[in-house]
Amino acid sequence: MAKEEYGAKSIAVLEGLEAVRKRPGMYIGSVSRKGLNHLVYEIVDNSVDEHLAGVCTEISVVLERDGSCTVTDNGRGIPVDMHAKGIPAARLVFTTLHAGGKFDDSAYKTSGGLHGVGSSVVNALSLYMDVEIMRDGQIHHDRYEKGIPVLALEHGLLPVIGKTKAHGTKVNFLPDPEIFERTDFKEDEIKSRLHETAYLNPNLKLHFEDRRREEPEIVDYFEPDGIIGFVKELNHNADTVHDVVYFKGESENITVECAFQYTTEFRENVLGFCNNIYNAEGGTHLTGFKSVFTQVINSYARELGILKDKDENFTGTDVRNGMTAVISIKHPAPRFEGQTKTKLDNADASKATSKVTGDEIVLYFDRNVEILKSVIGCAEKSAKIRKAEEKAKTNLLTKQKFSFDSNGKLANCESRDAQKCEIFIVEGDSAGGSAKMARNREFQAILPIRGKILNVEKATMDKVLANAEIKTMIYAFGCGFSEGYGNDFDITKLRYDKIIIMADADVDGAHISTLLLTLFYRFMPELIYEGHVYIAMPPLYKAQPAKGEEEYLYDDKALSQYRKRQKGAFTLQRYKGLGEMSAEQLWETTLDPERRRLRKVEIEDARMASEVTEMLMGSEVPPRRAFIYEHAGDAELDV
Ligand code: TTJ
Repeated sequence: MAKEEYGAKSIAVLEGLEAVRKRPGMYIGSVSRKGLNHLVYEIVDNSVDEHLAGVCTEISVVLERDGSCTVTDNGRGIPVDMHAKGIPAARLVFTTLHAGGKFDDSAYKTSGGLHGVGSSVVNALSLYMDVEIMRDGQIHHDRYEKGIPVLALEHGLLPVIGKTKAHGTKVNFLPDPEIFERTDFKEDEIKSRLHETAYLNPNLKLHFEDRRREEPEIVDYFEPDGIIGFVKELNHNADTVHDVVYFKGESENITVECAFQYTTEFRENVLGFCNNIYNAEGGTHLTGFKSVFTQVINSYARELGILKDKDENFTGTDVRNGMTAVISIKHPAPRFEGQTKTKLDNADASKATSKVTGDEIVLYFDRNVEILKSVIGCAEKSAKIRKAEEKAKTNLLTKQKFSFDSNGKLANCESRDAQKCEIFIVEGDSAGGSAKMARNREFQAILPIRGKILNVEKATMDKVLANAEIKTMIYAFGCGFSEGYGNDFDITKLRYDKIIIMADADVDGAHISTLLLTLFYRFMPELIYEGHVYIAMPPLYKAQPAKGEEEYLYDDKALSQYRKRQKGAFTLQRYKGLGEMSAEQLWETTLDPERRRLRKVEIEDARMASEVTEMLMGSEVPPRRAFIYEHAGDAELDV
């Protein structure tokens, strides 16, 4: 790159790239595998924008053998003409933080992501990035290394490397291993995200290819039924009460689309999207939808005489129990708030969803009274259960006030600095005993739990709350709990930065972990969303060579590597349970922050979360076990 082409601008660009490389977490959330996958989404979102502009019908994502990723679309191709600064527009897109104006006029710019950054951030965090733009009959090429352009411009323009009749943009990038903990993309999440994108964009074809394996995996996503198909899929294992109801409308320059269907399940699953991006923390579009839906159901219930004058209204949770819904809006200027910046904040989004829902749902219910009656039936059932549970809750939480310190089981830590504190939930009294001896009592608390705690899906709320282990946990964490009925959960009161599940690496251990995760996911989901829940990974083996140091091996792969490495004889001890380890061994392998292995439990994507709930809540055990191993296993490694 010749200096005069860049001039003063280059200084700003380089400073920008430097800032991104210095603090990548600020731009992509983290440098774990989750952050790594975000690179793909950032690039794909640009192509989805092009689809939203009505000029792109296909997007392809290929995970290449060499670890890079290629995203291709058949849009117009990024403009390549010279920009005011003397640099081709496309190069500015990839080197300027926040894309700088070019996309600003686009009504549906993706400012909906977790961090809303863009292609220049991906570029800065890639060892290299190759861009090919097909437009005006030519293929234009540009290349960057760690974000810096490496090709000389030709008369101020990008080099042309061929002719073509096609149009579109192709980007190939290799994440920088200096930045990321791991550079192997997590294919399941990418597929899930692409599938989600297909549901939200019924005219868009998405192609996925994983060429990293012997036999490449190829999946095509195309969902012409849109969010109706999405709701059907979310409910595919449940008993449904009626066909999916769908409506769409516009208000305040905002397009609102909703699909919902009731099931006989005891849960609510209402997902919000803004400009195709999942809003894990919900927001104004959901509050608008929910409040009008509650009002409408209550007034119909009175009109039909199901609610009498003396009866109180159904609550929102009564009305939504059993509901699966997708609310997808298109907003010209979305704003986000919340811990993870995934909560839609625009007041007009609430107004628009209320207006469209109010108009459309009444039209629908007037013509489909049977469906209306079945929805009200669900609300009646829920209200009954709620009343019983409210009674139980008052009895348990106020009348028999209970102190976890005096109950003798929790060995709390000395520090009250939540940032530093950890709580280990340990299966079994003997392992619990060792853990109490082994721990660093300054910042590590131990809570032993006996046997199998209640399966929260099967149990009703009063039983869950009556369970001693669950009560102890709720009190120990300090945040209360939530289950729709009165949200008492307050994450700012959390007493421990890390909640670490420590169970044996066997079937029973997996079951315990599953039950605990189900409990957290259902009653304290913020703990998971905000990354406080971990699974301890105790070693599976101890290898003791005839000569030399003993070594702990954490999985079978480590064992086979050890076998290759270890020339001489060695004895191998297989740990069947945590109880077999001495306190010292437990400290060395599982508790010591310097040496242990933890895996963070992460649930990011709506579909994933929903699948996980279904899996966790369902009655079959095998898929649940798979969840523990897969999700805990894929989650980021926190050594
Ligand atoms: C912008 O407005 C004029 C016509 O082209 C529009 C545009 O930039 N389209 C566009 C960008 N299509 N595809 C992209 C794109 C694709 C990938 C894979 C990556 C990036 C950063 C942008």
